[in-house]
This record gives sequence, C-alpha cells and structure tokens, in this order.
Amino acid sequence: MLLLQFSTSHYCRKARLALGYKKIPYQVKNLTPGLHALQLKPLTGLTTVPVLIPDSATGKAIADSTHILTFLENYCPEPTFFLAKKPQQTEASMLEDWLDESIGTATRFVYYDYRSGAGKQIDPSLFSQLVIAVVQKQYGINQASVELAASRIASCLAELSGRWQNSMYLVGDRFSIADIAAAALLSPLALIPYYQEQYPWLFERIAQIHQLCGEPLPPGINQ
Ligand SMILES: N[C@@H](CCC(=O)N[C@@H](CS)C(=O)NCC(=O)O)C(=O)O
Repeated sequence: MLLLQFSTSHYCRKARLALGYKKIPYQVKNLTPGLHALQLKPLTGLTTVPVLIPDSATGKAIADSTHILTFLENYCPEPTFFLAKKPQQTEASMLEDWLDESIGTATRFVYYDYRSGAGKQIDPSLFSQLVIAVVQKQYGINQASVELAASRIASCLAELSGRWQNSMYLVGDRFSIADIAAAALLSPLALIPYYQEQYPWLFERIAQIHQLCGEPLPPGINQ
C-alpha cells in the first residue's frame, strides 16, 4: 500500500495510526505542498491528503481519512477498530466525524497561530514562517477564527476528559476509530505549553495510542 501524505499533517497521522494498529505494511510518499493538487486532483477529484493507494496495479485511490479507515477495516478486519454493538459504533462514528470536521480544523487554527506568535522560536526560519503565513491565508486564520477554534477545543476537551479519564476508550470497552481520530487530530496541541499544562492526561493517552499503533510520538510528546 502507498500513503500519499504531508509528513506533518495530523490527518495523515490518523491514517498512519490506523495502518499501524492493523499492522499493515505500507510505504509513504511525501508530497510537496503547493504542487500536491496537480498530483491529487486527477487521482481523487480532491486536493487533500491523506490518499491511500491500496494497489498500484488497479489505480484505485482512496481520499479522506474517514474513508481510508473504513477501507482498512474491510480490508483487514482484525484487529478491529469498529465496535460490535451498533449504537456504540454509531457513537464512535459521530465522534470521529466531529473530530475530523470541526476539531481537526480548530487544532490547525490554534497551532498555526501559536507557530507564528509565541511559538515562533520552534522554527523562526524565513521559509517556515512563509509557509505558515500561506497556510494562515489559505484557511482564513485570524484572531476571531482562532478564538472560535480555541473555544471549540475547550468544549471538546471537556467532553473527552469525562471519557478518557474514566476509561481507556472514548466509546465502549474497546479501542475505536474515535480514539484514533482524537489521538491524531489533537496531537498538534502538544507543542503548545498551555495545553501541556492544563491537560496532561490528554498527552499521556495520545502517547499510549501511538505506542499501541507503533507510530512515532508527535512533536512535543516525550517518552
Ligand atoms: N477531511 C479530510 C481533511 C484532510 C485535510 O484537511 N488535509 C490537509 C492537510 S492537513 C490538506 O491536504 N490540505 C491541502 C489542500 O486542502 O489542498 C480528511 O479527513 O482526510
């Protein structure tokens, strides 16, 4: 299998966690931001990564991390990350979709805002700051949208703390796509001191899930 990705994308991290959990061998191809659309559009009709190509001979390409997880579950049912009871699987799917569509975007806003301000020293190079400025413009990252994103993340973490602090799992009694989505899509917060100080349990759980899936820890989380 081949995973087309940006190495730093938290959505691509989500696909890698799923591949790792199922111990499916794969290779990655890192695309160049800016040129990626030229490669992806003809393949999937979209411009986003991750994209999974299960078999280069068929030319089939799967876009969107949610679709990739569903494909992987059908391709390799064990170990499963779908829950046996239908209401629980529905709850896990809803959490996964919310984390994808709302929270993954919110972490991007807060992360890039931090990287261009208080966290500039992480990489003050002209190139890095230029990339960050382009991303901020592309997604409309400004003071108002960052405040909105931060309040979404606060609500999300209040919800997750009730779940992850009482159980190893966000839904039911087994590891699910909700745990994978949360571990990947909240991981950019690990570089921001405020979140490290306020939510130590979050980064412990993110680290455990990365270990379970055989994926290197995200920047900002140490062994
Ligand atoms: N809902 C999508 C979101 C993926 C996404 O936003 N990917 C970003 C990188 S983090 C991307 O490819 N951006 C480039 C673009 O939109 O052209 C998924 O789950 O795969």
